[in-house]
Amino acid sequence: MRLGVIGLPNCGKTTIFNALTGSDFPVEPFSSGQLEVHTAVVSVPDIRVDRLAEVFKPKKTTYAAVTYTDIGGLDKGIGEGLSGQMRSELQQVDGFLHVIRAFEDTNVPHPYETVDPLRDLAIIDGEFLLVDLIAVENRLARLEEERQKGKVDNKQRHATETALIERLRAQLDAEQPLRDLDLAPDEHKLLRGYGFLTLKPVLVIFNTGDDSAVAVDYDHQHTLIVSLQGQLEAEIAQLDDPDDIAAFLAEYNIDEPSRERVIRLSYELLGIHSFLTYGDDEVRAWSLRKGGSAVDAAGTIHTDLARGFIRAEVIAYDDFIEAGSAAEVKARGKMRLEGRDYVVRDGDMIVVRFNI
Ligand SMILES: Nc1nc2c(ncn2[C@@H]2O[C@H](COP(=O)(O)OP(=O)(O)O)[C@@H](O)[C@H]2O)c(=O)[nH]1
Ligand SMILES: [Mg+2]
Repeated sequence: MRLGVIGLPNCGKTTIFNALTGSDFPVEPFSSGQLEVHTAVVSVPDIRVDRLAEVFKPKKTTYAAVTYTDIGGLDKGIGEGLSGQMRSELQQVDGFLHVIRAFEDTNVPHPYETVDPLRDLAIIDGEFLLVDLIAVENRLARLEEERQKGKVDNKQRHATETALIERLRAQLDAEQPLRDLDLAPDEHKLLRGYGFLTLKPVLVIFNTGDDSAVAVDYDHQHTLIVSLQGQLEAEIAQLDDPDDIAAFLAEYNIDEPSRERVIRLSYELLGIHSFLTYGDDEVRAWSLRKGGSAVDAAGTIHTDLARGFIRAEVIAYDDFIEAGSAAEVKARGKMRLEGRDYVVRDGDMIVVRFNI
């Protein structure tokens, strides 16, 4: 799963990308205004994986991963003239980290002179609405053309799609993002290929610098909001020595870095959670879409496990910690044998029984 870091020039995208990924890409007080993209994969911190690794002392420990892409070059007015390359960068990600400048610093110019988080939030939102509206209009025109030319193979599907896209247009005409619509799973499926920007989940990050957290009225579905001291977090991410980190946190009077919390939030934003596998070889967290079944989980590990799926042995993580070992969980009658349709819960420890 991949998240795109977006925002106006100089809001601190690259700074926050560096903070989250431990990268060290140059940050500058002047933005080039060009499309510039950096990508990095990050492990999702998970205390359950840490604890299981202590118990099993495996050869290998693997966390769930998310990929971040820092997408520079967005600005007001881009909606209508979005370049093909920028469009594909934006369409390909599964969600956005929308960075908003909330720090005052006379050394860092703001493209619109003043620091005004709500205005900036509305600028990019407005551009994305416009991009989606153009895509929707184009699709409706195409559907109408097909109908007039009698080129419709499947009347039912044509009608379903037209009705759905008209619903999207009404939403966008009302200047509301598509992620606020309640869509059924098969409607989502129908829309998957379009890459609509306002349909993607958003984590809004107010980059506050040394200033205080921002409170705003921004109420949307599939949307989370967090405040972060970008520059400070980027500096912490460059330290590896735990003593240095402790000293740094003490100096700035911070309880803990926000990095881990923000990574976890961005993971949750994507509508996925983790199940766990364990043993002497490897302790591992795997990502699964919420609502995914035991056979989906098996298929995430390997297609053979899904193909030859018999049953899943499932232990809830909390039961494992309470009992101390898999044998003790079993003795207490808390290991469950589940079939292929079992809906996996966050933190389930799973062994797949299979036969191929
Ligand atoms: N004072 C202050 N400056 C920051 C902070 N975060 C980023 N900057 C500065 O703002 C400028 C633009 O940051 P950058 O990450 O390159 O922004 P981008 O254009 O959105 O990628 C750089 O000079 C950064 O050092 C912050 O938290 N406080
Ligand atoms: Mg940048």
